Amino acid sequence: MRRAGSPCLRRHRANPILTRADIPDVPPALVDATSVFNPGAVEAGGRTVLLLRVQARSRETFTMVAESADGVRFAVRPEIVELRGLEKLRERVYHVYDPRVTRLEGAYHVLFAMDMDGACGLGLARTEDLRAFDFLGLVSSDDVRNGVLFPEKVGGVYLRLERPNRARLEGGPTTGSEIWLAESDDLLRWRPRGPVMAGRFHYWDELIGSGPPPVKTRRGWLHLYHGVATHFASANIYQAGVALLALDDPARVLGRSRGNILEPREPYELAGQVPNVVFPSGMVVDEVDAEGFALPSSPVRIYYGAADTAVGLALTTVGELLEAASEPPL
Ligand code: BMA
Repeated sequence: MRRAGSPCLRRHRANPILTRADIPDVPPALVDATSVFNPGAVEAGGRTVLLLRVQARSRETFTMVAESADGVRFAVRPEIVELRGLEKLRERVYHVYDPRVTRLEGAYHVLFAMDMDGACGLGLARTEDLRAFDFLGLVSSDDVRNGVLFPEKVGGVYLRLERPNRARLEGGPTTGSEIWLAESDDLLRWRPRGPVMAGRFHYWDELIGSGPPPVKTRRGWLHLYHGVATHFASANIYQAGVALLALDDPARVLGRSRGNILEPREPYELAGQVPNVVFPSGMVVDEVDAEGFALPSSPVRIYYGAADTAVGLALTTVGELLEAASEPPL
């Protein structure tokens, strides 16, 4: 039995599993990459595929694809992902980043954050082979980030979690303290349904945003998220936590970890472009039953950005995450 507050995520001994040294040059845009972090993750044909956020010295952000047979040692394809059709968007897009990947109705769907003039939006891309990506459109109207799609319709509609940006970090980007549920009939036009969870002022998760797409278990949707403690004078601290959302109505929170389940402690999490950051963005569950429910005994791999500089891997099981999400409330 795991004690409340005891660690349920274990760092892989090969951490950080990806650093700038693993990023091949793609001249002229990308030479001697600066950083690689916040990857989306998915299992495809027995291999783990990561969609990496890679930054160049120009501070342009690119998406690159990495593949692995064992989920630990990745080879990065020497090409920059092109989102076909993005050029048709009328808004100017500066950066496309933090891809979250969901397998939905036989294809991979990717929600990205897009920095545009004055706001951050969500972009949606679709791919069948994780090589050719079609940009389907800007799928948000407000300033919003951290969009994650559910892997199936719930109650006849598509669902996503998203984080409206209604606050600004001192001198920094817009951010927010609430995660919302939104619904859609066609994946393109979305209606907000209402708030799901809010930041807990004074504690570890004052500002929050979704991590990887939710994972279906018999007890509810497992929802990893990041929380930011903003009350330290020196730096904001990004940590990971877990919540459990009701299967038939994911706006209903059944439980939530009392403390964080991963916090910056290792040198590669404490120091880098943005110090003190662990940012979970990809989650791979190995064992699901015939109806697609993750088994409690299943190993889980969580891929996360470390200090906006490298990629880390943490291991756990579905059962341990469920237990962490049932801790007494804070
Ligand atoms: C958030 C996002 C993430 C980033 C994190 C820490 O607001 O921009 O992409 O990893 O800040 O800098």
